Amino acid sequence: MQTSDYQRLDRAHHLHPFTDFKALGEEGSRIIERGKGVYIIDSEGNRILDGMAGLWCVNLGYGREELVEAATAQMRQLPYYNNFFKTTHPPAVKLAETLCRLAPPHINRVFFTGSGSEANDTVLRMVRRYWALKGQPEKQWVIGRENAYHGSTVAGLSLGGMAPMHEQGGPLVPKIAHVRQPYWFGEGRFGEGRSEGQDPEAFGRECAAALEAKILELGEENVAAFIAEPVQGAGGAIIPPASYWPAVKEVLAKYDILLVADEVICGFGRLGEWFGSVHYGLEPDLMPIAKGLSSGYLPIGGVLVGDRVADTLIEEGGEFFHGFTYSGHPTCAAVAQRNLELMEAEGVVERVRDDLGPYLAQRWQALAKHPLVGEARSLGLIGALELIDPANGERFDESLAVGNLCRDLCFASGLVMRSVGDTMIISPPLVITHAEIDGLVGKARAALDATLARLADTTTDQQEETLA
Ligand code: PXG
Repeated sequence: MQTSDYQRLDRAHHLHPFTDFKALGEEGSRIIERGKGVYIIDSEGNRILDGMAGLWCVNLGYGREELVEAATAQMRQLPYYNNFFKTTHPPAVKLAETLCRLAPPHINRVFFTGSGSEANDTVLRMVRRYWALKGQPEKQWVIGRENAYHGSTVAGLSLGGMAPMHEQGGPLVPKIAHVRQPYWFGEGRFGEGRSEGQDPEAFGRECAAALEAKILELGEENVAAFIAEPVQGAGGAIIPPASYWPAVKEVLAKYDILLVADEVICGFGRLGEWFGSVHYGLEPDLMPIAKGLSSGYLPIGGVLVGDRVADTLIEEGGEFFHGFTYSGHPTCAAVAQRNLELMEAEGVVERVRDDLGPYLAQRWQALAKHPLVGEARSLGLIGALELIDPANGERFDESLAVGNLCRDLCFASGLVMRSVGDTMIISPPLVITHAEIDGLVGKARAALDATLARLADTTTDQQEETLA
């Protein structure tokens, strides 16, 4: 089959996630056929540096034979069995033990799911069940954040704060509220009618104060939990000001509200610790996980459950009517187990913290001087560039879709870098080398240059049109 054959069949039969079906049908999709290390190879033979590790998940990179072997061996032994009805199997038990060893000390239990979205559905049921068991059944409200992503199931969608998603397929799950995000560049620096030109640390405290105000508005006796990503991923690699998390922790403690740290992206080394919560000194009651847990080789997720909630569910809960056919799937669990063993043996997390993260930060900062870039930020192996109009230092008009233009030029030059509006983001495999980071930054710079040149052409065309 040729590229055009795949594209024809794809157009005819395949509805892609988060995609304008009609527009893609007209354009034709790019066919990715192979992967090795930090590179993917498309059906035309183009080798592309995968600056997004798939979708924030291929942490050990492509082509790891050890993971293939772990899957093959487990499929021969026992491809599937469930964890319902008082049964389990060695891969699920071993993985549960490994995860709880790697997690902070107050976390000693895991509930397995098939994905991050299912993990957040589980979270919603667990926090409401917890408070019901504690004799406070009115504690049902969960507070999330605007522009957060917690998945695409109905609970994930409702907990998340993506306005365009909320506009489709409602009504949403009741008793979920959202507060502002700690996105200084977007909402502190540029204001958007809020707090223009504010100092980042004051802005971080103001966002925590907004959480407190929401709790008081809903009534503290009605609020079950606060859910947040340590660093927002899909929302645009939003790294909160240093003042934010300590202030949020204080607020939650003051009103006895559970903290859910969504570790689906930040977990498993992305921020240079096993969990993003460790980087920020959080002690979450619940941590949904997925993605990097298996380096994306097979779908698996879960919720790491702190002692406070787990002890109550165990001691007082009776049967918890919740679970998925593939909760703790043996083949997925075996691959996740091997993935974590390899990460430990190779010191991947420490290397991100001590070497790769600082190296990327230094190289990435050099891009801050580019005329199109208003801010370059990174933490561990997550990074973002905020694009601005060099003419006035302001955001571009949305209709120009400058971020998408830059993303397309990146792809053409052999780099996957995502755009979220006019924020360019990267999250490469954690096994990337210094030389490959140099390559990534070089290609990103070339794409910025090309974007600038394209914008200049467009402006000249417009001026000529006006003159004519
Ligand atoms: N929580 C977070 C923080 C996520 O990033 C999910 C939950 C849901 O996980 P599943 O496995 O159900 O997809 C995610 C997923 C993007 C993008 O465009 C991000 C995700 C998924 C798809 C696209 O950045 N994150």
